[in-house]
Amino acid sequence: MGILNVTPDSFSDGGCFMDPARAVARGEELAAEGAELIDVGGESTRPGAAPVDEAEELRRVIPVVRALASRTRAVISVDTRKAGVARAALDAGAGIINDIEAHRTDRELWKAVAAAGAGYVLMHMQGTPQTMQVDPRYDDVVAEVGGFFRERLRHLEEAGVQRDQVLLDPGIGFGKTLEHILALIRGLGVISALDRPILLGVSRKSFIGRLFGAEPQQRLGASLACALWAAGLGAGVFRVHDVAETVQALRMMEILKQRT
Ligand code: 9MG
Repeated sequence: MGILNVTPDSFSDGGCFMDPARAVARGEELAAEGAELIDVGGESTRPGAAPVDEAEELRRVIPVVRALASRTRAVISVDTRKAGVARAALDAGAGIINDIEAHRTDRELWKAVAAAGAGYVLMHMQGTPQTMQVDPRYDDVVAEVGGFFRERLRHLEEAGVQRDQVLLDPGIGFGKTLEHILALIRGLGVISALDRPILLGVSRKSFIGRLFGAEPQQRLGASLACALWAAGLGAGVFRVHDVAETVQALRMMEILKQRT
């Protein structure tokens, strides 16, 4: 899953793709590099990011989704927390809604996903993007995230979203300390046991910067190491900035597995 942020303030590519033509060209490039999914987002989810109103998010996202859905073979995913944006994106050709808020209060987004029979990324987050990094706490982060998925899968089914539409994402960096993040990546096998595809988003994230003192553009090595580790524990979708390098690393691992 290649990342395409149509935002002025995302942590790694903020401001690069505000022009729709540039965004579409970047999406085509991601697909050519091997992305089977392209995740288009119009509202930054980095800690403390300013909220964006619905009209502005629609203006940023929908033309890009429409163009990419008709010009690439990749499935278009839209990273949104708003039911109105999800509905418009699905109408414009998106196939997946990436819901970092796992809709706690408003069921409208789930209804839109159910009506379209679309894919749904169920991501775990403690708090909101404004508050999530203020002292996040867990007794047992792996067990609690697993419990959250079990509970949400039940509620989703009640709202008409079937289990086989859902991908599970532990939400790396969303209300987690460095220790929580490492525990979750080490413990992904517990989430694999829920028998749904796992999506992992670690690409260039700040925990890598904290470990190695590296700027976002210098975090590829650790991003790849996490992807390979997670693939070994059953993760199947990797939300990344560096598509070509990630595809190559995963293919190499597959080749090595075939010979053993
Ligand atoms: C939008 N966004 C930023 N980071 C993410 C992650 O780790 N997972 C998902 N699903 N979306 C993310």
